[in-house]
Amino acid sequence: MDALIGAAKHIEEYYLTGALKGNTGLAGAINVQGEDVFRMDQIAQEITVHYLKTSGRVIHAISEESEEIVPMNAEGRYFVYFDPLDGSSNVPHGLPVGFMFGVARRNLEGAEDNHLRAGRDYLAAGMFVIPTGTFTLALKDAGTWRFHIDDTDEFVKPRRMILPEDPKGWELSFNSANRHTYAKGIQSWIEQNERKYSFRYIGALAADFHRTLANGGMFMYPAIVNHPDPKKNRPQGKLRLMYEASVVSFICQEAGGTAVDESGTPILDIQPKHHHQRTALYVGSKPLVESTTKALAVALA
Ligand code: AHM
Ligand code: MG
Repeated sequence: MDALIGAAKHIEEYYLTGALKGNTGLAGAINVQGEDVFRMDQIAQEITVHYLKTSGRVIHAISEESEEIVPMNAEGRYFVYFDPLDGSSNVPHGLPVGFMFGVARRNLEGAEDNHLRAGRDYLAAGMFVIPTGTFTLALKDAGTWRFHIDDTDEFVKPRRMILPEDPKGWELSFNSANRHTYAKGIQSWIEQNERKYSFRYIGALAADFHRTLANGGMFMYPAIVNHPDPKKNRPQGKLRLMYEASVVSFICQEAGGTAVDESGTPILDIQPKHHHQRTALYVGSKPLVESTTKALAVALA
């Protein structure tokens, strides 16, 4: 945890001073997901790998910014799954981005090849919203907690996060420009329900989900199945399972909420087949997540 917190603080420092140092532009490379890499993505990746390796506690890490598994320390007891700078489109504007991670414990019997863990098997998951100095951490069966950075650069005063049951303040968060590309069931769900709630979208999962967790409601990134240009469909969704969707789903579950994919399967039960696997995501207050699942099932029936 010290390594992860150290990395987050270091990334935040670079981010806050990045515009003047020319670090907020594109790096001129394309990542494993076929997306443009920003200079800040690379800096955040290098910082995180450094801290995790130095800790000596991690056997392998999986990062959005590395196609291959990153070998760390043969003696390490943990796997760390991370996205060192999520929400890259906010980088040129200095707007919020996330550093998201999940942690699982390795098996100590025989050769270790079991890094592909379902979220249910994580011990902890967390997200830093950068550069706002907030850290949300969920520990297995021990709840979700939010910390704020103080003037001595320490994350302090944890507050337990529990999704509010009263729907009055609930918010919806999704990329509304994509709505006509969603499955018909979700399109009609949106039409029937969107006027009941406020709508917020920052474009960085950690920042958007940060609000969902505090105010209740739902963040969703549905599958894209009705794009006018079928080549642009994303039936598997956009977000990555191991270091994006499972992280917020674990945090959400520990705060009393839930998360499912397009077929209604709990995100935390999905057994990854590949470390960069994608998934559709519906995460937040149970009644909203459950009603989107019903809407999808009805439309398919
Ligand atoms: P990234 O990992 O390339 O930054 O993409 C992940 C981000 C999430 O943070 C955010 O929820 C989503 O992609 C936004 O996507 P879009 O711009 O399509 O709305
Ligand atoms: Mg990402």
